[in-house]
Amino acid sequence: MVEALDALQLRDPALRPVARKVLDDARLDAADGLALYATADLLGLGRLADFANAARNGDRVLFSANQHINPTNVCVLRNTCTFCSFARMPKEEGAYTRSLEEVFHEAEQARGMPTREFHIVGGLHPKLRLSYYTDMLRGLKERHPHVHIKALTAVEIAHLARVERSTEREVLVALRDAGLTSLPGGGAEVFSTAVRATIAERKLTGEAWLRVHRTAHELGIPTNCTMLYGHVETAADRIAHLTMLRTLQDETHGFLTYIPLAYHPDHNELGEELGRIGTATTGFEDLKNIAVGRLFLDNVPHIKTHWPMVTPFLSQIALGFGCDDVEGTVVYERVYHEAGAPTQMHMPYPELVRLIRGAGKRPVERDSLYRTVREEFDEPPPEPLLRRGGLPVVHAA
Ligand code: V47
Repeated sequence: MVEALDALQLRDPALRPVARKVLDDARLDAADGLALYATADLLGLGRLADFANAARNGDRVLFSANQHINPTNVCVLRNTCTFCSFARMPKEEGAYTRSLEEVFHEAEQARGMPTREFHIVGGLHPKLRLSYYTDMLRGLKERHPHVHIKALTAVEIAHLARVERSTEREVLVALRDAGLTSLPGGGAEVFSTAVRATIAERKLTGEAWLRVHRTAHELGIPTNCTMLYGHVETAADRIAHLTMLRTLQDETHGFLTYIPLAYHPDHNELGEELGRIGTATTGFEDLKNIAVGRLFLDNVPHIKTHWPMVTPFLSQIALGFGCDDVEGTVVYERVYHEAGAPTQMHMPYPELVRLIRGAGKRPVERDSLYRTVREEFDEPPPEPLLRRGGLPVVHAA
């Protein structure tokens, strides 16, 4: 034990008692979580999280060939979710709602590609009924039977239940019957009532978010979980949020992966109010949130880095800080790019393989249920494919 502890080369003495627990595979409490957030010893924290990840996942790093689709940005919460740059009022400039044919047309990009997952999220449209989504899922399944569908956040599920005057369970059953595989983890933000009152006053409560996920898990629908960090929340809010996720996971074991989401302040009211335009979260904070997620959520199998938000460069480094799951090929991303994310929208499949290998890890393509799809890959081209900011390098012919 002493040797293993020494090998971590912790510079912050406050990390030592926490590290002892991690080496013993013991659960961290709230005080431990706060010590992790308080430390300036990022490398020590990272080594500890890397140890915890390696004990679960070895050197495997998962990724998926996916395509994001956002059917509408019209959202009844447009004026109250002050952190969001994506939503529009129905008649506002830039508002859009795709017809089903337009959604199917966009999904055609998957043909001839290795795509295995559609990731579908959007706004809370006041008029779209449940049948729009069930017809969408059925139509996509008919056209792309081998592609899994991860669709609709807990917020959208609760909204549809209200629109239909039915229950969240009934909505989930209808979606499952239409071809839904899993739920994405969005909409959780930070569960604290005080934080929600500031950044998402009318969004469903933390308890309601957890209730929708519990119901999904009971129905055999696995889900992801998230936390939006880097706005007005405190370290105590973050730990309380992670504790609630961990408690539900103890009960249901339905979460597949945890994704810390870095707040982007451009083109939204909150960013302006906080005087943060042009200043996204720092790399230090991004890596810390990955590492704390890995250490505190001891019962969630995977921790995912969302490269469109934090850049592929930071995502690659995150693979040494407890992360074993990388957002996929994406194709077209709107939520963060509206908020000023400078990254590219599409990560070509070979670049994902290369990014993971470059971090000294073993790439594994997974499906939405985290089953292995592929582990053997051709050698990717030797030249660096990515520039700072994530734009692909164009090679002269
Ligand atoms: O709930 C919105 C976040 C989420 C901003 O499950 C913002 O695999 C930063 O659900 N700055 C939606 N974040 C995205 C989402 C998601 C993303 C990646 C992977 C998965 C998954 C799910 O995006 C929202 C909110 O937390 N968001 N606006 C913003 N300005």
